[in-house]
Amino acid sequence: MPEDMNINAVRDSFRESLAGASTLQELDDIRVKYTGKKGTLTTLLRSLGKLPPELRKSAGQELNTLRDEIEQDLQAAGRKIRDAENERQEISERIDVTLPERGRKAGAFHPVIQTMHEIVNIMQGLGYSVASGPEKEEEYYNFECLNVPSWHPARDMQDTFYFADGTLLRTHTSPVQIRAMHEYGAPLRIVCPGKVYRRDNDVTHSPMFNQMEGLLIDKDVPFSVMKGTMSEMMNAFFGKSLRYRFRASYFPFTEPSMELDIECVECSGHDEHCRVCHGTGWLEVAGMGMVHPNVIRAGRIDPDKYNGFAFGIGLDRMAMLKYGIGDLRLLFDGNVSYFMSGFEGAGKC
Ligand code: 2NM
Repeated sequence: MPEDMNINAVRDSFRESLAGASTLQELDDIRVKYTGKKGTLTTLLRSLGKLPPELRKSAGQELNTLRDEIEQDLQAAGRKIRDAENERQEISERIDVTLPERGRKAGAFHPVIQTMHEIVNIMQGLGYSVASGPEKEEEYYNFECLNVPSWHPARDMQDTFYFADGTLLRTHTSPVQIRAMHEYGAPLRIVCPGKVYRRDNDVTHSPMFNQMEGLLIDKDVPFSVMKGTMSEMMNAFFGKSLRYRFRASYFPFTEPSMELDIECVECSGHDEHCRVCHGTGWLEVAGMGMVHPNVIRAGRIDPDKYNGFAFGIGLDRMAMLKYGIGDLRLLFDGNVSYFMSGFEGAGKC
């Protein structure tokens, strides 16, 4: 082996570079450096011709052996790097099925639905059943049967959503009570919770809101039963004995008619700047009255044999009062965070 060929030195330097290589790119650089077109080994092979003929054969054999060796070593090193890379990836993507789950937040009822359940429970305790009916109603059930004459402003296009065929979105749940009278007759004790619709849309009114009406029909029902039922319902709902007052009012479907005020559940009348009662100390929470004979007759019950009372309450307002929600619009907002956090701060939003 001639000195200037120095094959062992080439092998040593190759092995040293290979030992320091850790990426496929580095391996490729080494391949180019030794066996590429201008690589060390290629240059040596080209210069074989300059050797004296008696040395050419053995030098050629040694160079070829080294080239094979380099190629095999590079392949082996490449495999090792790829295997290590695959293993790293597999480990990073491995799923530990024994880990505990991260946990999920439980869902919650919408406060209006929660309120509806609470009041339904109270009324079921007083022997009432729940009735429901269509939201798309006939004018006959929504107005005619309820002693609301055709000239009444509530029947105006301005106040009620009408469909082209003359049907409408019910403006109260009273039509359900007419249907229930037809279906079950007297005596009757029902509550009708549900969505109702009116052409109203501002800070304190939504075109869709939730109402619960109640109806009791029996023989010789006294006015006092209505007052007792309403005040007990409010006490049970707010969880305390409230002061209350009944004011004379007017509804076409009841006579006489009343409205119920309860003491302010926020300030009990002690805060002249109260954001809930605005310093009046009173909250208007329900309308009611003794059912008009015309309405009982429209329900196909004889008003000479039976009488009764009916009431209506706004579930959205009840939910806001009980849970301290200051803005009606929060009830119809898709953001559930107010409710998931137990309403804290919701009243101030
Ligand atoms: C109210 C106020 C007064 C009411 C009347 C009836 C029916 F269908 F039985 F006649 N249901 N609800 C009624 C009476 C509703 O809401 C403020």
